[in-house]
Amino acid sequence: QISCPVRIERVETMLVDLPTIRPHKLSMAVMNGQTLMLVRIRCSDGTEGIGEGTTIGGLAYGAESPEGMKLAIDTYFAPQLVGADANRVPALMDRLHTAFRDNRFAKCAVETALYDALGHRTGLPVSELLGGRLRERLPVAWTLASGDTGKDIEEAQRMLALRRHNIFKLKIGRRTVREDVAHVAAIKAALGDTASVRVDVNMAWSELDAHHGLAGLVDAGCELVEQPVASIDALARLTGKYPIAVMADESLVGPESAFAIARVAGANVFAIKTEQSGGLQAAQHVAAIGDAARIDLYGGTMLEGAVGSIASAHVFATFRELRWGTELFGPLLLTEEILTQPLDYSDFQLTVPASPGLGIALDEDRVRHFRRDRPRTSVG
Ligand code: MUC
Ligand code: MG
Repeated sequence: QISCPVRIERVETMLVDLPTIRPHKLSMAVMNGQTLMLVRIRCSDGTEGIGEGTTIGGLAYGAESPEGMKLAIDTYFAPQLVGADANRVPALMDRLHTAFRDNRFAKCAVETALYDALGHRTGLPVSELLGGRLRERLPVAWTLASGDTGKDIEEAQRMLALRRHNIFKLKIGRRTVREDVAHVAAIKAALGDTASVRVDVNMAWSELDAHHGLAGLVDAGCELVEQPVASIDALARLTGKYPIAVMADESLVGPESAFAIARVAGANVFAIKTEQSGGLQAAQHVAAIGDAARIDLYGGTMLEGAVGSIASAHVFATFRELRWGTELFGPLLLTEEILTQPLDYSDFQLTVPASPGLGIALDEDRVRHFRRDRPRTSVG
């Protein structure tokens, strides 16, 4: 007996604008809010899935924006998807990869929605569909990026007292190297051994800056530096030179780049971002290359909201090792909850849901309220 395949019936996208709890200052942008591009895929058996595409500071971080993703999905991806067999997620993604170049974040949002729907159809969590989870909880770092040393120390102490985070990533690279190193040293001195202190330079340093910076960071008690410089060759020249882990982020944009970094020993750690890798399976392929090269793994974030963060949690739960934990704190940076049941952040960790699909449900009223294109009632 041939079973009738489940067809994709509808692909819907929306932009959801949410404020951040405080200005978030990175070397390339200051964020006061976040725009989530949500995609909802409805299938002929009544199942549906949701996915998220999110960037940092609009187009400040990379070549995709929430508005651009919406356009790519509505105009180009949706016609390729509607009517296709919803069960064949890798085949559908292959179709999109063949038809359309790049657009990694938009593709990731669609892949997430397809796996969420497949999970609802089969009763399995996305992590099991991706080969099987190896852990139920993930350590979660918090990013200190208020731009003010005193405020950052207070914020970190609050997180420690709440038992929400004991790993802190400091955003640096906007000020001089000397000022940045002093900022890191003051925070580490205030927190002591109760906390792990790491930094993300977001490529802001020249190679020479980085030599000064890494030496200073070692003395400050910082244990990891993320993407201090832009080029892979310069990363390779820094890796192993100082007793501090060098982590690749912006240079890691999918399996081919992972291979290129591994080939030149350009990092001690991979910050794997699901969207930046090109999707859930692509992120797993990046992890496999890291594993093969004995490069440690870390679960990164594009500051996604709840949907994108939990999609990444399912992916990271399948990684063989996750020595440096994750930074899936994105939903906690937003003032508004968009799920019916908030994610479980407790005891310094995030729980990976065990229910079907992503294991989350959108609060439709709240999503409608924060939609950029929400229907407005005109007052006459
Ligand atoms: C990045 O570059 O890692 C992660 C945390 C944060 O505050 O920004 C992101 C992006
Ligand atoms: Mg980074």
